[in-house]
Amino acid sequence: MNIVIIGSGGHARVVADILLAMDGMNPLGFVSGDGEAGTPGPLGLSILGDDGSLDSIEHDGVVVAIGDNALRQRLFEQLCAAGENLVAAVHPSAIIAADVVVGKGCMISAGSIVNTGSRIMDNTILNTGSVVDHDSNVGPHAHIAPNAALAGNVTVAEAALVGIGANVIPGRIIGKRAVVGAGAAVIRDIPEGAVAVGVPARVVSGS
Ligand code: JB2
Repeated sequence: MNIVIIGSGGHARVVADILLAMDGMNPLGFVSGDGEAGTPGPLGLSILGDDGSLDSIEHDGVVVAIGDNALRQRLFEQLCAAGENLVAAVHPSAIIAADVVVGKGCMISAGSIVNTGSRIMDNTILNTGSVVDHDSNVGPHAHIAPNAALAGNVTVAEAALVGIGANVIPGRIIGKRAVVGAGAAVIRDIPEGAVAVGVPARVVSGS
């Protein structure tokens, strides 16, 4: 499949590397918010143009490869509405139980583990070495940052961010658009829109 990568920053480069490692995926290059068409990019791939140029590029699918949850959600929804095929980029080294549901446009990075009974909804990022244990739900447009770990039966709601190296004990709920800071230990539910940091994690804004 010929795939256009939406975005051209650090996250897009990681997604490009994943697509290159996958069987049957052929990344064509990057559609950028700020690049000139033809500019040589990383990994031997070029900037193909801006969003307006997508229609003129022959392709089978796209991945929105932008870290910011709100921007990634907006572009994902626009591209779905335009009839684009949002494909998932899943690194071959990720370990994903056979019954796990992986939604459209997800990015599952090298070394991630997703255990049985879990659901990874559309346009979510499971970043490098993250762990989602059994029966957890990661909502659409969320981001589990590198080395963060969710125990069993955790819910991460839409567009929430679990920061690098954070841990969430079993059964907790991270609300919509909440942010869990780097290295935090979540032992209580985090409300919608809240920012929680520390060990144990305490809400510092948004509730
Ligand atoms: O409307 C847009 C648009 N707005 C910004 N359309 C398209 N096609 N692209 C858009 N962009 C692109 O998002 C910019 O052109 C740029 O290429 C990209 C943002 O790049 P940046 O390097 O700022 O962030 P990132 O999303 O690649 O990576 C962030 O998130 C990752 C998860 C960083 O924080 C990384 O360190 C992190 N690992």
